Amino acid sequence: MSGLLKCGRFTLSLERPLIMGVVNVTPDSFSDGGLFADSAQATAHARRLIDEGADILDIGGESTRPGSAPVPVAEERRRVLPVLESLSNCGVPVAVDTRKPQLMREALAAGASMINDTNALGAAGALEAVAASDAAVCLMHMRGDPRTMQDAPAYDDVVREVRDFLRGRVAAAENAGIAPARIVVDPGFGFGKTLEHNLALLRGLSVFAGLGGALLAGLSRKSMLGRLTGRDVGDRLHASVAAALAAVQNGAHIVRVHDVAATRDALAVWNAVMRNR
Ligand code: HH2
Repeated sequence: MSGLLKCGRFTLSLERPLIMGVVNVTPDSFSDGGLFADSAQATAHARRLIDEGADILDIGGESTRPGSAPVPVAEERRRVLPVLESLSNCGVPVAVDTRKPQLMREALAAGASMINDTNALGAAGALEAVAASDAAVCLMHMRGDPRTMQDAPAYDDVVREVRDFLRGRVAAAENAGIAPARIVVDPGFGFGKTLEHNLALLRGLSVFAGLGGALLAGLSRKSMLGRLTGRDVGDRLHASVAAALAAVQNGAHIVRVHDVAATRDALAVWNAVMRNR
């Protein structure tokens, strides 16, 4: 890995961990559904996350929480594109979290610097959509689809199986013409995994840093943290910060979080301690 992530007109150094701030323009996301559902609220929230220290923003218009149903492309477009357009000069790369190739193309034309695909560019035309741009892509592992993924997920060896899947998707992306410096991989915490699977992936995270791409981890507010702490979704800040630090300690280059300010402070301490080791 080159130590750099190419995201459209941005080049990000991976020397220190980066924070991706989540902007959910949805009525039903698992932790903040409805809070930023109109574009003015979502844009204001995005700007607040930049002020708090977000290095990248991730705009999503479709919840992928367990049990969620797909959103038609017209509705996802209506949610996402106005926010993306109003952030065109915000100074940080903006990712769009979508599984739909049509919206990928439209978002890239509207200035998105990254496509974050929980389906790892598995839909017909998705590889081509990203390859035709200079944007980065996040390839995430998911077992099944959101509607059914938490129905008794099973693996023989979760770290090996997720690694093999991501290795195959990195190869597919490179074969389609996406340069390695544009690729991010993500084991997909909570996407078709039990608590034990998620913990095994977090312990074994460094394995995924060896796949060639930058490594992203999304643990923020997730139900595994509720299982570990007994806390409801609105009360998982401390657990989320601890999980982000564990991910960075085990090799994550990017943490995808809802609570940017708290994560930034924790990483400032971590960076200061680690810098001269
Ligand atoms: N998690 C969520 C959504 N997108 N993308 C990546 N790359 N990695 C993740 O772990 C990830 C993701 C789920 O979180 P959130 O967006 O807050 O919830 P919802 O899907 O309900 O909108």
